[in-house]
Amino acid sequence: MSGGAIPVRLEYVDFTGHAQVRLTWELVGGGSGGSGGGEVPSATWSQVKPGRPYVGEYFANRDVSGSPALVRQDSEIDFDWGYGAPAPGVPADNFSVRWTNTLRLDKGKYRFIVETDDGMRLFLNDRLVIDKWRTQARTKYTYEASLDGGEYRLRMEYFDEAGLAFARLRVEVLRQPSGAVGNIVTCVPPQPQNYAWIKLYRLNNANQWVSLGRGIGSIEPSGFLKIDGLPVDVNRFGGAGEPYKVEQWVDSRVVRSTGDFQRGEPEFRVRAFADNATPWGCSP
Ligand SMILES: [Ca+2]
Ligand SMILES: [Ca+2]
Repeated sequence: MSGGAIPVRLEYVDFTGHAQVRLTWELVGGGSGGSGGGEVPSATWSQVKPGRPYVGEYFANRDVSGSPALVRQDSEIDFDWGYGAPAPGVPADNFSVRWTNTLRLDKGKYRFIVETDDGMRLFLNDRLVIDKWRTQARTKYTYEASLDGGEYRLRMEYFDEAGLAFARLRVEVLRQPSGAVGNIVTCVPPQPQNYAWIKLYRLNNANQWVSLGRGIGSIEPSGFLKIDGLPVDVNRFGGAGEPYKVEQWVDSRVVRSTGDFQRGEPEFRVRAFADNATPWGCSP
């Protein structure tokens, strides 16, 4: 589905005796918010937010010279000032800004995306990596680098000559799929007459639960079930394992659930290469 308002109509009739009707729907992988669901994850760029704010020095000239007219902290560089001034005491045209910060970055591949009207230059550890110090309409530039990890000094200088003023810097890291897998050990009481299964959910990038697919098989007579090969995103969640939501269904009803911390349940984490028993786990 492409999203938006989807008309739904359910028609139902009961002629005699017991009557029951139920309609549910859920997202099965993909969708807005990115990974989740049963598909094998691919490498994705995700935003890196600085641990502390930028120091922004605002100058009443267009070449970051002399004493700044204003110094303040900016949690992000993401400004659309239009035809206006960035702050009282700074003019709407012919002003400039120097932002500095120190980022603590893990080893990995990074990209620095800047978008400005007018000009800018970007320095990484005092090395000039993007140099577009010129009058221009809003334009985007990207610098990519493989970094060994550690602390990196980041400095962005920017000016507006006239008209519209816009400045944005976004830092992204390439997250590789880990390939790590884990399992869940669980059980249901023997259900000689009823149909029982387990449903699993992962968090997508918007922190919404996304079903891993349909129910994971039926339960053998002992009630024991071990579900192998579950993806564990150690890039995102670290060694503590990936949060999962586990539901036990019997006869079309959820009879037990764990891991839905957004609704007050304790977290249930699937650690890679380890047995992860649900609170109602049992032995084979
Ligand atoms: Ca302006
Ligand atoms: Ca401009």
